[in-house]
Amino acid sequence: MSAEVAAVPALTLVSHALCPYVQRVAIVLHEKGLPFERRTIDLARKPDWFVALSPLGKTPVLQVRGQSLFESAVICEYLDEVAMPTLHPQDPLQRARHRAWMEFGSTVLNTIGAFYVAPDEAALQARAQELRSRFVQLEDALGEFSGPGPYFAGLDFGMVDVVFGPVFRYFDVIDTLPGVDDLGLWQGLPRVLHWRAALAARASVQQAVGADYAEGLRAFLRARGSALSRRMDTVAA
Ligand SMILES: N[C@@H](CCC(=O)N[C@@H](CS)C(=O)NCC(=O)O)C(=O)O
Repeated sequence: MSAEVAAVPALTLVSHALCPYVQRVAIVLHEKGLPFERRTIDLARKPDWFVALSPLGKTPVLQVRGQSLFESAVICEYLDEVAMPTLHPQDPLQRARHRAWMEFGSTVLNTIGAFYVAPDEAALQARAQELRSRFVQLEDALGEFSGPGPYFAGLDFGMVDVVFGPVFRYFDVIDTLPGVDDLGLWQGLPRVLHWRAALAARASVQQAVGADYAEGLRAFLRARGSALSRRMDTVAA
């Protein structure tokens, strides 16, 4: 650990219980053994102190020595610069390629959001196909980067893994919802499934959310008023 971070008395992660971007930062902090406090807020009722800290009104915010950092990728890169072990490749070209796949992970998060708010069954099916195409692209990328795995770039857990732990966690709940199995999201994608399992088993990924995450996500999805919510209502009724 560098002297800079060792001197930091406290890191505070301003969080929302379900936010995948918050999870990225929690994972990096855990991987680096940096103690931190969480301050969890309700994004539906943003407190004034939070709006004052977060220029875009979004979680995560990491408070470091009285200064606030926002944007998860920026926070993760900062932590990678100041604390070991490094989660990026040393080679600048490879590092840039990993950053590109981190950005790809943010696009997948947007597609997941579009999936769970899809207003009708046709839109739900279309969004499911988009998700599947992204997973097929990942299967190909793993063929290039991962070798025998288990992580994105092989044996070492890195920043692309940090991003995809929270992506795959959504499906621990979504895969159990009515009819999702029939969408065939994961069919014929052995490398992706292997990677997903390795990330789910990683301690830093597991501790990034609270014990009530799955229940909270189910309630959140059910309250969207979407095609997926209606499927959940039908089964619960
Ligand atoms: N690009 C941002 C995205 C963060 C983000 O979208 N956070 C969501 C919660 S997961 C949020 O705070 N939404 C509240 C809002 O947009 O008003 C990052 O990587 O930190």
